[in-house]
Amino acid sequence: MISNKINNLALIYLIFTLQVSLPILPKDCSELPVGSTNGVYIIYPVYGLEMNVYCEMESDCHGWTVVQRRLDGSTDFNVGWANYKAGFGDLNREYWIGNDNLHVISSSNDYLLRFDLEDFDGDTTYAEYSTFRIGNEASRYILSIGGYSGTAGDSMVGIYSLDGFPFTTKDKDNDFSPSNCADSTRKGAWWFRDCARVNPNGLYKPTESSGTDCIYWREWQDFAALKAVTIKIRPHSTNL
Ligand SMILES: [Ca+2]
Repeated sequence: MISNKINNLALIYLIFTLQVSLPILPKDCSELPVGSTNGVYIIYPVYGLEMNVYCEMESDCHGWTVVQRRLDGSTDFNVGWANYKAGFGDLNREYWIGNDNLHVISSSNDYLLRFDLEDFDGDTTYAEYSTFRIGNEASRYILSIGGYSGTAGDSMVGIYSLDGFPFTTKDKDNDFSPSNCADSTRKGAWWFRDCARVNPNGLYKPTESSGTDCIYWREWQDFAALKAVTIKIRPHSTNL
């Protein structure tokens, strides 16, 4: 009887010790330790998978996991399915996180999606979506999105919704256009219909210009080229 009690106490002590001594692996940037600064970190969205991402930390310690960023045209975004699947670019500058990675992360929790946009006058705006998830490659990374709020206007759902549409790259045409939006007019991959009112992966134009192949957000500035875009996610639970 006494030895059973001692064994139980030893077990409780062991569990307690393991819990306090094992490092907590962050599933995304929202789980980084308090005080973490902006930068590249390793995250572990599911057991056995680790990936490098750029984390944008808010002053309230709620980190955003960056999905995509454009700021200077240093990375070519007019690339094919395999590149978008795996991810590409420079984590400290411009990159795409990879559709397989985005599928795993967005399937592991309920995520907010946010677009931060900047024009060549330095004006900024944003669009946030309370629902965001993408399917796996077999689904052609089908997009689930909804619940807009923000200042940019709703170019992702709104009057021309991309909810429920698959991903299209210049070498994989999944859109409703007779041609291929990514290849013909937009010059960058996205969840296209015929085609879309937003083009974050379009050609980077270093000066003010306009056109269907630019990085544009039509509800904000029609087809005007934007200077910078960041697309990022964080779980709803960090709002609590
Ligand atoms: Ca097509």
